[in-house]
Amino acid sequence: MLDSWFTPTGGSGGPAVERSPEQQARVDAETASLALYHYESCMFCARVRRAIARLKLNIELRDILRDAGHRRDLEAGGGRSTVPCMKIGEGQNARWMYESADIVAWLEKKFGGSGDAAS
Ligand SMILES: N[C@@H](CCC(=O)N[C@@H](CS)C(=O)NCC(=O)O)C(=O)O
Repeated sequence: MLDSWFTPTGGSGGPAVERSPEQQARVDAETASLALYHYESCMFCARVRRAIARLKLNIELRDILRDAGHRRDLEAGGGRSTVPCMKIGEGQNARWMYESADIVAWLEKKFGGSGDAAS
């Protein structure tokens, strides 16, 4: 398991994805409503950031140590300040996903493969 944390892809499955500009635009539209709460030195967060890089996702990163407002938002919305946490969606309907392995699996399922976002 540790091995997967130190590989370039984070063990999250193969080379970086390739997309046409049109596919990337569709994926960018989907990821516009996502935000990752994290901080730099957190290894669990690094694992998620590596998956985001491999999948070429433009997801806003919100560092809870650099911005107290982000930490407050995480606690208020998600219920605790553990990172990483992916905020999925906006407002009252937002879903807060904790657990690095769950976040990576969700990203892989949704944005891996063909490059088109799946439902
Ligand atoms: N099993 C979790 C572990 C997450 C975790 O332990 N995060 C640490 C930072 S590396 C943390 O936020 N600790 C503070 C807290 O839980 O409030 C995962 O894989 O995401």
